[in-house]
Amino acid sequence: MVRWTDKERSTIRALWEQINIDEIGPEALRRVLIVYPWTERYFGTFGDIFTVTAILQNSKVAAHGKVVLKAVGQAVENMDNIKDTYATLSRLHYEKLHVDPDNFRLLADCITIAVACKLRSALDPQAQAVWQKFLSAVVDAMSSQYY
Ligand code: HNI
Repeated sequence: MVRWTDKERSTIRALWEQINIDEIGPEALRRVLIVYPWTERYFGTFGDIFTVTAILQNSKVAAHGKVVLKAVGQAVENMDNIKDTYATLSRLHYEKLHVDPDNFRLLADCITIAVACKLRSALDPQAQAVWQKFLSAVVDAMSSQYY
């Protein structure tokens, strides 16, 4: 289990309050698809995501980005139990979606970049250090049911 100081908890909570899921979610997923184009293969049902323009205009990508970031919100609400919180989702990504878990870290980095672009100085190095620890716990939990 990851241990959190009171300061770390309040930092994550303060950052999360400033994050607009409907904005950061789509932006982060678009970044993943554009920066790491091989990730397109997992989204075969999303229609045209084969060019930057298509990715930016694709409503399924936008909607799914919101779904993913909302799920990150569950970790914010369950900081002491992130692994269990994601057990079912981890199994889904392993057994049904066959997502290579390396991609979780790529997505986490894209979330961080989207947050940094938006929050700018609020994500100063100290805040980023805590944020990275938090997203690492999310990535570990999402990978926990892979065998
Ligand atoms: Ni992910 C579905 C959360 C990383 C590909 N994903 C979901 C759902 C949630 C979710 C929630 C919806 C589940 C359901 O319908 O029951 N995904 C997360 C989280 C992370 C993550 C919290 C990491 C932080 N997913 C990734 C990555 C990829 C990915 C890195 C591929 C590159 N996810 C998918 C695909 C689906 C999916 C594909 C199914 C989408 C659909 O609608 O068909």
